[in-house]
Amino acid sequence: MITLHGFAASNYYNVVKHVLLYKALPFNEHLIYTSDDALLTINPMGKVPAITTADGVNIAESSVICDYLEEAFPSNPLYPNNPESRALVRQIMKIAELYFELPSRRLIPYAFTGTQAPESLKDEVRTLLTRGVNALCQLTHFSTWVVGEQFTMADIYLYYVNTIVTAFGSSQLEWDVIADIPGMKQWQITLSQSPIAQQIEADRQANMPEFMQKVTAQIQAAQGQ
Ligand SMILES: N[C@@H](CCC(=O)N[C@@H](CS)C(=O)NCC(=O)O)C(=O)O
Repeated sequence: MITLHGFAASNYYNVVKHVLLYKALPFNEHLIYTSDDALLTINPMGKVPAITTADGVNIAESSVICDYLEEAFPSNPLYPNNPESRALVRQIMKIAELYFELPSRRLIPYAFTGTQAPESLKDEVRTLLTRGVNALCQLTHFSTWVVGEQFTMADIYLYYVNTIVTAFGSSQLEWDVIADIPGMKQWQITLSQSPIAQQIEADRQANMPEFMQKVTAQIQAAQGQ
């Protein structure tokens, strides 16, 4: 059976968990935080998520795990058959990661410490998010799903990326980023009502207090308290 390593407050972890649940694959969850050195033996980058396959092989990086799960377990497909459409799904996932997720993440330390990000950083983040918004306006359809009628990996990936954009990008920049992409808000609501997304959200909320304790301990250690 597959083991999913990480913690439910992580949006990257939840991407992989959503794929596993969507494909109805049996899996164990191994709760482990990034502060635990044992994680390095599973993922040399020390990041979450990682999986261990039924054959005992460790795989990390959320998009790589998504591709592995699709190749190893093709039923309930999450990529279109056509190579060009598959490339579009991957292009949207890549843009979501590089221009939505990663810039928004740069604001997390300020949100967690209750401090104001410098204006220069906010400007950099705003510039990158604007490029992401412009690209996603051109590439997405939201009819019903991101690329059309088929529910794909892009739906799962973008949905959990947006939790970071909303929680940190939008709040620190006072900009409702996802409202600037036609159809995205309604799609986000539709997907949030799916039983899988609801289960993942309940697990995320249950994990939040413990996760925040870890974050606080890390901040205090960094401040030498
Ligand atoms: N590129 C990685 C990013 C994963 C990632 O950054 N996960 C966070 C938790 S949400 C983490 O492990 N952070 C700890 C760190 O960056 O050292 C992926 O797609 O899996």
